[in-house]
Amino acid sequence: VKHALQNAWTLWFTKPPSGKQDWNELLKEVISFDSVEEFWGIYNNITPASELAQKSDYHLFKKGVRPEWEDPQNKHGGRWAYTFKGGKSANDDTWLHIMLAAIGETLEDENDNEVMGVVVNIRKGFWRVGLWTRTAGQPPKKGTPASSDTDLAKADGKNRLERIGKRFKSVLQLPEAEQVEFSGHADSAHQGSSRAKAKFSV
Ligand code: M7G
Repeated sequence: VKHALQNAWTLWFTKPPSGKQDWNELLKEVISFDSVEEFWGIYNNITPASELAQKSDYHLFKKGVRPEWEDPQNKHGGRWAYTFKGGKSANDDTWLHIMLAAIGETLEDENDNEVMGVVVNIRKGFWRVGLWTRTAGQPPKKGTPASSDTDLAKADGKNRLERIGKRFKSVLQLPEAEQVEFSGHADSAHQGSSRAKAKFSV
């Protein structure tokens, strides 16, 4: 018996660079699945995050979405992120809980339609986890004249993103005082770094 997931998902892996390679060359599609049983079969057979080399990433995205800022479905979006460093540590269960929340669709309400995927970055001395969203709390078009309609849409979008950020924070089991930060992909791409200044936090 297979228990169907609401969405099909694809696991991606970023290899640590060996020399000068573009980011896109290091990104590899691993496998797609659309049932609970397939998820466990894959999870039990891949290298745990804790055993990956530094500068590796796992990305679990909805099938059909590449885990890149440039993907048409990501380019207007953003990311909730939290860095586990110093005394705060993450482990394989942290990443497992994030993946289960994504595929179990518990990170957002059914009508939100924001979650594109989740990421873990394995780095020297820290792990960063991320949740990518379709929008970034902006009115849809640049250059749209300010109006109460666009202001309302913006506030509404921000509320929706904050609700998702809070759910993500609870999956991470963080103390209230810790902050999960949101930044837009356009800002990250513009600054050529994933550490763009946060737009808001929860
Ligand atoms: P990171 O791996 O998110 O964080 O980004 P890190 O600094 O802790 O390693 C590292 C670098 O990878 C960025 O500065 C970009 O050069 C590149 N990079 C990361 N992402 C997510 C993308 C992406 O979606 N598209 C492109 N073109 N480059 C990216």
